[in-house]
Amino acid sequence: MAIQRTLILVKPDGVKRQLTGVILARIEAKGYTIAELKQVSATPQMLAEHYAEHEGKPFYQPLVDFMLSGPVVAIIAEGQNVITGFRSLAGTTDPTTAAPGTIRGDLGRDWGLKVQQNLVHGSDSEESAAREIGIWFA
Ligand code: DAT
Ligand code: MG
Repeated sequence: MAIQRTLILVKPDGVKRQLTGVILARIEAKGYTIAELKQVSATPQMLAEHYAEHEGKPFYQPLVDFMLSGPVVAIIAEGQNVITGFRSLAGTTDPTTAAPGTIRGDLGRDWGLKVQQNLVHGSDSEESAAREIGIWFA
């Protein structure tokens, strides 16, 4: 497959816990290139677009509120198969059961925290990546 770009977010829990550097190091160690990087405070409008697919689900509003609770670090990473590759590096959604060796599995906390506090977001398809890059790097 061709070289891809994906949108990665270090979520507010990752920024607050000062894990941005560790997460960036894992992305780079895997061989992906950091093409763009910035810290940003999301707006409700950006999050409504970003999480449109989840609107109406029970976790939607807590997720949006959490994403508004502090700055995030938005990253465009580039590399061979980076969309699937970063999601593999991130681990499954729930840090409690995410595999050891993954960002969520190694660094995610599960003591009394909610699933949305899972440190990172990564685009799940080429279509999502293009759409999400447009939101965060307009
Ligand atoms: P992912 O971030 O692994 O792509 P997703 O797109 O299904 O997961 O959901 C977006 C975020 O919403 C996810 O990172 C955490 C939160 N979330 C998903 N399912 C949830 C659930 N059942 N309860 C609480 N939060 C949930
Ligand atoms: Mg998702």
